[in-house]
Amino acid sequence: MSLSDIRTKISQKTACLAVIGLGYVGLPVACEFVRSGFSVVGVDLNSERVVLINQGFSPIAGEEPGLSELVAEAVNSGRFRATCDYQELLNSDVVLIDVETPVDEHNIPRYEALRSALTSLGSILKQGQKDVLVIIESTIAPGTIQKVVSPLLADTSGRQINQGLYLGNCPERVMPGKLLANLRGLSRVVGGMNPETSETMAFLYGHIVQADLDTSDCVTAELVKTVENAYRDVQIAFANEVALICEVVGGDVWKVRSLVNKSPFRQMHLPGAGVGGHCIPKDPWLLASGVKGTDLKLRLIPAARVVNDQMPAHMADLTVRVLSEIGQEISSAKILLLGYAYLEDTADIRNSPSAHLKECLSSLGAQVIVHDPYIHEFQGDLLEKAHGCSAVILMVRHSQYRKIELEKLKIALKQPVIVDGRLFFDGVALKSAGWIYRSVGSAYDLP
Ligand code: SAJ
Repeated sequence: MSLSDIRTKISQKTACLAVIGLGYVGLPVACEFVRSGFSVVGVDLNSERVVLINQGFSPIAGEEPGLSELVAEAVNSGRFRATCDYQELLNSDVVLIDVETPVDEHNIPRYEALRSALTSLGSILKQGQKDVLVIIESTIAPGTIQKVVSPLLADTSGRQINQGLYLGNCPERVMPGKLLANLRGLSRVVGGMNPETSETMAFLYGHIVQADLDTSDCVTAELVKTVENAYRDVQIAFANEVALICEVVGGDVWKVRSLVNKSPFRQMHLPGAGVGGHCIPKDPWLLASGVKGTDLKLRLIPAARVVNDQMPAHMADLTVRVLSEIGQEISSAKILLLGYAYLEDTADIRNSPSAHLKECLSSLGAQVIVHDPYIHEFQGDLLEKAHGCSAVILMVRHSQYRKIELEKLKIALKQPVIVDGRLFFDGVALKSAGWIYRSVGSAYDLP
């Protein structure tokens, strides 16, 4: 068999697809291919997750429009099953790999999950004779296909790349809360180890993606995904540094930003209480690791990470300052954090800025109370949680916080202090209603 045979089977929808890693990317991808008519086997090491999926339920937390129905439909079609057993991949024609690719506390990529998946897959491919197309969807550093994936897969499978074993990288562009919309509607870079592989990949993805599929090589695909997120991180860091400048020189970063953005070709991002999530804090380090060990020493991309990572601590500083002005020591204060998820209206707490802020405040002796309507551990009556608190810090723009009854909140609090990390509240209205209001990026003593 050859790539053209795989293309024929794709066109007939008789190609056996497999997805390794049934998380927030792999599961929707698997189900989308089922919906388009393919049979898919999903592999995941988490047996509880496998059982739940085979019962037709989605294990993905948070509000994901359409996902629960899609998983149920895929399982009920009889063309999708989840398993922990790699042996069930023996008959696969195409294998997508969607495992985590985190960085550690030293910002070094940790490819254990990727290596494990490749090794397990390789041992299965060694048993079989079918040509197979393997596509890495996980976000990986530039050069990873060449230096890690290709040699490991060739070694464990006993096969040669481009001779019966075809390899590519097609990074995803999904976002919690918009998994299916992004999967279907956003363009993707399709990087193959040779042009025919790229074309075959594009032909496959054309069954689930209604947007451009830009064929290219693997390094380009690796670069585009890590660069687009490093770009966003640098842009956010710029906005955050301007916020810090405004606090010192007597400006209001929100007003400055809106006026700057009236200038052509300016799109200043939103300053705020920090940058969390599974992508933005990680991908710049994946990009940077692509030049590790070379003479190129990066300055801007690492510096942007430092700026963004210190914003939660800055929120703590703002809170300490406003409390000390009213004679309240932080060490004896009770503080309410509104929002623990990294992003509004999601339950995703990965790299949560609130977690960092909670540590900062606790290390200063404060008692920290957390409320988040999406995180089970932090749900509950907001006004009850506010009782006796000396300050409220708004960390996440959850829609539910629009309904806060501010007068009742003020009565519940020991002191009417709000520190706003996302320009969520109307500071002028709050101040006229007797609140002590501080916003990140606004001059400390703005009226
Ligand atoms: N944030 C700011 N200022 C901004 C934008 C975001 O402080 O101007 C903060 C958010 O509060 C959050 C963090 O940054 O804590 C990340 O927010 P995000 O909007 O970038 O959301 P993510 O992390 O889910 O980003 C993903 C990325 N998608 C992929 O990696 C596939 C990113 O490239 C997308 O731009 C983003 O989704 C999106 O908007 O779709």
